[in-house]
Order: sequence, then C-alpha cells, then structure tokens
Amino acid sequence: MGKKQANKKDPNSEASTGKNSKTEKLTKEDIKQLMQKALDKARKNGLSTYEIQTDLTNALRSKNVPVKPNGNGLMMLLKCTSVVALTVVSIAIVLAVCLDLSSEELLDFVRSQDCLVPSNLLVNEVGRPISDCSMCRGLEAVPIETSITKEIFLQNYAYSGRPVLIKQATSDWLALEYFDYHFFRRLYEKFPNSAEMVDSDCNFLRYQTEFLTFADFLKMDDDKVKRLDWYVGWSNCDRRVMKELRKYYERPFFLPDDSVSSTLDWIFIGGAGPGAGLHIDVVDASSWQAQIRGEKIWTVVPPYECEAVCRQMNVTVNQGDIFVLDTNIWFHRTEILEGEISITIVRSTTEDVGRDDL
Ligand SMILES: O=C(O)CCC(=O)C(=O)O
Repeated sequence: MGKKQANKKDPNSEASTGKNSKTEKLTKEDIKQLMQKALDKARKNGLSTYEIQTDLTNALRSKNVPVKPNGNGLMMLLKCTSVVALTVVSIAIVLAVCLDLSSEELLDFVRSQDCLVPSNLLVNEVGRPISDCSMCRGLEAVPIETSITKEIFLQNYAYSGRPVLIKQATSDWLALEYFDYHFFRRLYEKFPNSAEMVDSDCNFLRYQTEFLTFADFLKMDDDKVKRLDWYVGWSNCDRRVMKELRKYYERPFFLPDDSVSSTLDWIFIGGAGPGAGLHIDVVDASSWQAQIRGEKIWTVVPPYECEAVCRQMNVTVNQGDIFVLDTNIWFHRTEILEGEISITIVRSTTEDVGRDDL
C-alpha cells in the first residue's frame, strides 16, 4: 500500500480513534488540523510568551530536534508577530517530536502559514547554524576585564563567540550624563515621524508593558515614568536620530580597527524586574551592550549542542560597563536590579569591511 493510502482516514481505524497514533505517519492535512486545534486551545488559554518560550526551549533541548539550519524564508516569518502563533508553533514542535515528524514536514507547515511566526525562539533556533563549542569550552564564568587593550580583545575575544565583560569602558561618554526617558522623548519629538518609523521600519519590544507602539511609549504620563514599572527595547533606523545619538557615545575603545558596527542602534530602558525573556537573536554579528545607567544581570545559556562542555553563567553589568556577547549563539535573558533606571545602548560589530559605520 502506498504512503498516501496508508495515511487515508478510516473513521474506524486506530489512528482516527487516537489509539496507537504514535506509529502513524501524519499527513500535512493531519498536522494542519492538529495545529488548528492547538490554535483554538491557545486562544482560550492565553499562555504567556515567556512560558511558551521556556517550554519550547526545554522541549528542544531535551529532545534534540533534528532540524537543518535553514535561513531561507525565515526573514518573511521574522516580520510577523503573534503570541498565539508562537503557541501553535511550540505545540507543533512538541507534536513533531512525539509523533516523529520530519523537520522538513514541520517547516513546510510553518512556512505555509502567512505571518505565523514572529521573531521567536523557534524560528531563531531553527535558523541557527550549529556552534563551535570552543567558544565556551571550559569557561566557568564570564571573563571580566578591567584594563583591556585592543590587542588583547582581538586575541582573546573578538569574533570568537566568547563573552566578556569590560569594566568601566564608557567613562567619557556624554550618554551617562544625558540619557533618560525624557531625553529619548525629546529626541524623537525633534524629528518628525521618527517615532512612527520605529514602529513601521524598526522594532519595538514592549515586553510586559501595555504600550502597543513605540509612539505610545513616548506618550507615557509623568507618574508612570517615575514608577518605573515598565521595561522596553527598540531599534532605531532613522538616520537623523542615529546621527544625534552618536554624539552621546563613542566607538568602544577596545574594538579592533578593522571592525565595523551595524548602523542600527538598539536601546533597552526601564525599571527593576524581568527584562528580556530567554531567547536567541538573528542579528548579523556579536554585539556590544553598553550599560549607560543602572544595573542588570545577564544569564547566558550555551546552545544545546554545547551543553556537555559549556555551562550557563550569570554576570552583573554595572553602569559604565560594556558586555560583549554573541546573541546569535548564546541564549540570554536579563533582569534589571533595584535602584536606578536601566539604560543600555547596543550595536552589533563584525570584522566585515565595506559597511556603513557611522
Ligand atoms: O538588555 C536587555 O534587556 C535585552 C538585550 C537583548 O536581549 C539583546 O540585545 O538581544
């Protein structure tokens, strides 16, 4: 009997009654129906993104899902956002593991859904190349450097995937004095449509806040600003804002001369509590994260293929420090410590030449 026939539904068969269904190979139609049910259930239950991401990470880690690195088609998916979609994809992964579906079938289904998947853990995990674990083999704690030079940075850390905390690396930066919530509000007010551009062309991460857009975030009332019961992040791709921002910070002194940084700035700002949930990024390079104000704890978790030789690590980043991390390789989450508002400015840096380094 051919594969298609074997998969045909017989209302009285074991597969359709749910018995012994683990041994049946599901068709795409079956998967779609299961996904639809999962979608309905997710809608009713409203799982949080954090819960889903954590469960999914654990599922992937424990089952070692055999997925091929595949970047094609992911960029379209990365543009879309939906917690429910994330839930469905998470459940699909678990189904795929339990029912022994091939990664190709799962990815085919995911790709066939318009705007199903946001920039989430699953997509990023699927698209991620397998890491070379020498970047963390034997590393017991995040290295901390108090007087690094360009040469040492190049020799020990640059382009290697090894994280490093560089203490007091921003001492001359005006940002330390000027950056606060009102600074960013004034900056975006100064350039017409620049806030809207964050929402349309860049990225706004609202985390646990009620702000639906970056423009909403900039309209916060003064009481709320002071309460600091919010934490958000955004990327800026408006060149006018970019040029202005660069007046307040400098190129980190330890970066190799031939390295170039992304034109995009990311800014993370807010009060004590959870910051970003555990995730992995798809950005073009390793990033430097300058802690302009406040204190933040980073938890970095090695990719699952390196678990046997590398370990999870925590590091506290204080005002003035720069944390260098390849967020494409390391799963990471942040927590903001009590006290001052936390403000971080982030850019990714690579050794590639010929890019726009403002
Ligand atoms: O600083 C944060 O809270 C999050 C940063 C982050 O997740 C990132 O840069 O990928």
